Order: sequence, then structure tokens, then C-alpha cells
Amino acid sequence: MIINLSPDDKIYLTQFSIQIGKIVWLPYSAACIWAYAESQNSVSRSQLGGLFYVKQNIETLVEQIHSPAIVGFSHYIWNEQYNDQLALQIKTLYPNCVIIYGGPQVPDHNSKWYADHYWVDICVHQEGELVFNDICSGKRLNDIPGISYKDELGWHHNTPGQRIKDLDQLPSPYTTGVFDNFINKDYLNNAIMETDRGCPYQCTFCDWGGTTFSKVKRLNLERVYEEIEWAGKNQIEFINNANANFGIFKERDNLIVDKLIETNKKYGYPKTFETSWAKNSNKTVLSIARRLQQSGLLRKFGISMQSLNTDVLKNIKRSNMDINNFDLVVKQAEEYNMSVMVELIVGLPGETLESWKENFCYLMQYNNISVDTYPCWMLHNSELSQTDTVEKFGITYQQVPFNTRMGDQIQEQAWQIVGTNSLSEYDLLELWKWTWCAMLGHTLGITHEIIKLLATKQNYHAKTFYDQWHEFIIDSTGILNEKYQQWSTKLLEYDFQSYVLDYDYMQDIGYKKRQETINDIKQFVERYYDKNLAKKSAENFDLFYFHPERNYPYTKNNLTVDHPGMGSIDEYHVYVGLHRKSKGWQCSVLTENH
Ligand code: B12
Ligand code: SF4
Repeated sequence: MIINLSPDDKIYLTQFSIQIGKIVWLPYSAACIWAYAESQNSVSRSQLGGLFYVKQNIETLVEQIHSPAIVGFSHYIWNEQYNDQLALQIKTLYPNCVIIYGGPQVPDHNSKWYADHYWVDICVHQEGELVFNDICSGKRLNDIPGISYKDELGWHHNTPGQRIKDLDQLPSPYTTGVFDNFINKDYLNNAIMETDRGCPYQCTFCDWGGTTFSKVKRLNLERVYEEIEWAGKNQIEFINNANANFGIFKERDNLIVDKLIETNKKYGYPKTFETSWAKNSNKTVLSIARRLQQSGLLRKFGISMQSLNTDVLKNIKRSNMDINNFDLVVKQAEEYNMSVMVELIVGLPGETLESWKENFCYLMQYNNISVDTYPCWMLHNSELSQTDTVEKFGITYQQVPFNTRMGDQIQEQAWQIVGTNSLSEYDLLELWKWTWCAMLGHTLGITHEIIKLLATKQNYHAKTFYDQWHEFIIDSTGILNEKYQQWSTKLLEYDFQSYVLDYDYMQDIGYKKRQETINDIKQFVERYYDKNLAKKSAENFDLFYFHPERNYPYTKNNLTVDHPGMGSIDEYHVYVGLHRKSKGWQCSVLTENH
């Protein structure tokens, strides 16, 4: 079986993005496969009928597709349901159109999935450039490794493809102009770039289409420079680097940072460069991050730990940096006045309620760490989702609404861990509630001033403190309890994602009902510590916690408080959340007036 394309045939590609307000990501992966096929003359630019990336009403989108020969879908956890509905409609309207799915959310093996997706003709596993080119150039489908395809006999799964040996042969979709006619100017377009591809680690929860546990291959440095230049010229504010371990190539990654800084100076863009940093972070990696930070290009320096528990790390085959090294890096970051955002995943096999709290509190001892937590998704091709792993660790999981806050017209769904043999479902829910309280205190900064005062009296122990804080929020009758109760209803639907990642309640806690928060803080300190400290904690909270109606620098009682870099605020809660994460929980700057 072959795909026979004529020069008039139209091909459409889609890579529907996550949308945060007006922010979307350009369809980099879809454009990469196009750029390569074009460079091999298997397709020509006039054949590219559309490159869609902003989700819109499905009927409206279908109207923009005319007699397609091929429609390719980039399949991710955040666009799976949307793609399925759109692809089905296209197939119904144009039965001869070849529907191709690629991307990490395409399962390698899952007979039920293949049977259910009867509208799909070809699935591409792992890297897509060479394979898509083979398909478009009319190669026999049974001779193309790394694909599954369907004919009248049913689905055929070919042998797995090899990693692309030489990335130099891949042209950049940016500089070859693939986006030129397709950028949607109604949106704030983030760009995705890669400077290398591959990851030497093999974390079992991860699904990066066969490029994990593999050699890290570098993209041509000239290509990287040209892409950064393109981003500057095209006023791209935000670059998401797709590398798994930026900073591992000391010299080269420093050169890339040079280029970013130079381009930002020249054009004022890109303004932010976000990346995953090398897992084995060290002073070199930090120094690279610092250079970006000093140039204003770094929003946050993150260390993805996922867990600190050695049993868990063994179970998920993850090797984090040594804890002593971690300590050195965090302390060095503090000297540089940098905050560190540590990411943890909830519900990994081997975690218990107690081990979670202990490790969370361990991290909270550092002044410049803010902790961010994520639910554990069961991704199709990850090792964690395979039957033997599920059985080994007694994993229970459930399909839940995904991205509920993003107002998608078609509700996305994802599979999520709700229990393991070390963490019952009951404990998991308790863990989330405790974490909500701890994050409200620490990551969002409500307890910052209390802790500062307690620490001066050597009366602070993180675990005791946050257990008390949790108990108080459950028991009290003020605003904190009200928001806690209200937010906990999300747990009934297992919507862990928006439970911890949405902060709408901060609008009331930090701003509209601030006085009630102040009362709660006072009561809390009175109940567990002492009266004098209670009054002072409440006063300090009010003085230091950002208030959108105050003009900063703000002076009271001979103290001046500033919140530099606050900029304009559309939504207080989004802003406070982001700011706390990027600058750590000490976002206020205090000067004593003499
Ligand atoms: C940029 C990015 C994001 C961006 C969003 C981008 C967007 N478009 O909307 C942000 C930072 C917001 C993000 C968030 C999340 N992400 Co993310 N993200 C990435 C990242 C780093 C880069 C993707 C990329 O461009 N890669 C480079 C290209 C070249 O690789 P590729 O996309 O796989 O494409 C190749 C092949 O798959 C194939 N291919 C792809 N599409 C097509 C189409 C066709 C037709 C063909 C033939 C081939 C083909 O060919 C391509 C070229 O070789 C990847 C990790 C990675 N490096 O891939 C994770 C990744 C995609 N994210 C992942 C996850 C899990 C998430 C989160 C759920 C994480 C979380 N903790 O909550 C969130 C989702 C949040 C939400 N609310 O929805 C997973 C995806 C799992 C899945 N099965 O979908 C990945 C793979 C990370 C991982 N290690 O597991 N993410
Ligand atoms: S989670 Fe990150 S470090 Fe682990 S295998 Fe995936 S990309 Fe590599």
C-alpha cells in the first residue's frame, strides 16, 4: 500500500495547543515534519493547505479544509479528544482523505485504541520527520519502520523506527518560513525550540516518544542561532525550549545563552526562555541560569525532583542529583538571590502520606525554594502505564476531566493515578488537602511573615508548623476554611490538576477579603503560639503581602515595602501565583527608613 500524492493534492497539519488566556504555542512539531518533507521535495509549499494550532469550533475548522488528501494530527494529552472529533468529521466528509496521527499520545500497542480509532489510517510512532517524508514520497507503507497502518485486513504494526542519526539534516521550520502564512496574530504566540534531542534518563512516568533513555543529539548550532534571531525579529515573547536537560553541554549552552541575550538586547525579544534544566544540576548549570536571570530572560529556575523518597526514585527509575549537591545548588542560588522552583509529582509508587509530608517540609526549610506539585498522569506509552508495572505497585487510576479551567469546548480527558499499594485512595485525598494548605502557606506566601517571626524565636519546625496550619484551616470558621471547603469539592471529581494549579481563591484571600485573612492569621498564631506574635504576624502580613490597590513603594510605620517587577495585573490570582513561583515566597523587598 502506498500514498500517491499529485502536485495539486492538499495536505493539512494540525497541532492544537494548550491555551492560557491569549497565549498559545506555535505548532513546532507539525512544522518540523513539513520542513523536512519539503527539503526532500516530497511535498511543495503550495500543497500545505493549513497549519492549525488554535482550537476553535469544530464546524468552523472543518469549513477551512477543502478536499484534503492528507490531514496530519499532532496528538498530545491536551488535544486528544478534540483531535478525535475533528478527525472523525473530516473522515466522514472526505472518506478518501488519509488521516495520520503522530506525537506522544499515540499508543505504540493498544488493540482497543486501534479498534476504536477506525477513522485513523496511519499512526507514526516516535520521531516523525523521516517517516512523514517516506509516506509523502510514496514509499510502500509496509517498508516504513516506526508506523502502524490500516488496510482492508486491519491494523499492521511495523518494526520500531530508529532514532534519527544526524539531526543536521533537519531544516528549521522557522527559518524556512513554514509559519509565514499561518501565524494567528490574534494570539500571543510562544515558540518551541530544541537545541538538542534525547534524554539519558528513563523515568517510568515519562512519555517522550522513544527519545528517553537515549543519546542526547545536538541540533546544528547555526540553526539554533538562526531560530533565536527569527524569534527576536518576529517579536516572539516566550521561547519554550524542548530539551530535557539544558545546561549539560556547558560550552555550547553558554553560547546559546549568549545568543539569547544578544538577541533580546537587539530586538527586545524574546523576553523569556523557559527550559527543563539538567537533572544533575550543579554550579555550572546554575551559572548558566543566572546569566539568563540577570538579563531578565528567566522566569523561574526549576529543579524537577518529582520525589525525594529513595524508594520512590528506585520504583520510577529516576536518578535525582545527590541531596548534598542539591543543598549546594540551592544555597548557591540563594547567594545569587535566585529562587528555585522544585517540582514534585503526587502519587508515585512507593510514596506514603508521611514520606510526602516529610519531604515537602524538608524542601520548605530553604528560604528560596517554592514547591509546585502535579498529579501523576498515566501516559499511554510510559512504563508506569504498562500492565506489569500497574500490578507490581497496585496502581489504581481513573479517567478524569483534563484542563477543566481552560474552557475547551470539547472536554479533554486524562488517566490519573488515584492510589497505589503504599498510598490508599483515602490517604491520597488527605495528601492533596494537606498539600493545598502547605502550598497556600508556603508557595503562595501566606505564612511567610509568621514563619519569619517564629524563626527569630527559634520556635519553628516546618512539619509541626504545617500540620498545625492544616489543622487550623480544617477547624476554623474564617475565610481560609471557607476557601478550603469550596476548593475541596474539586477532589470529589478527582480534579487534582486544577485543585493545586488554579489559584482563583487568592483573589479573596489576598485581596478582596484580606481583612478576614488577617483575622485568621491572628487566630492561628494565638492558638498555637502566643498573642504578641499573633498581632505582629497579622500586621506584617498586611504590610508585606502584595495589595493591588496600594502604590508601591509603600511606606508604613517607618518601613518601606516594594514589589519590584510587578507590572500590570489583569488577574490578581494568576499574577500572585506566577510571581510567587518565579521569585519565591519572599517577594517583598523591605527597606528600613532612617
Ligand atoms: C512544549 C511542551 C509543553 C508546553 C505546551 C506546548 C503546546 N503546544 O501546547 C507546556 C510547557 C505548556 C507543556 C505542558 C504540559 N506538558 Co508538555 N511538553 C512540551 C515539550 C517540552 C516539547 C514538545 C515538543 O515540541 N517536542 C519536540 C518535538 C520535535 O517532539 P514531538 O512533539 O514529540 O514531535 C515529534 C514526534 O512526536 C512526531 N510527531 C509529532 N506530531 C506529529 C504529527 C504527525 C502527523 C507526524 C507524522 C508526526 C508527529 O514528529 C515530531 C518530530 O520528530 C515535551 C517534551 C519533549 N521534549 O518533547 C513535553 C510533553 C509533550 N508534555 C507532556 C506533558 C505530560 C505535559 C503536562 C501534562 C505536564 C504536567 N506536569 O502537567 C502539561 C500539560 C499542561 C496542560 N494544562 O495541558 C508530555 C506529553 C505526554 C503526552 N502523551 O501527551 C511530554 C512528552 C513530556 C514528557 N516527558 O512526558 N508542555
Ligand atoms: S522525565 Fe525528564 S529526565 Fe526523566 S526520562 Fe523524561 S525527559 Fe528524561
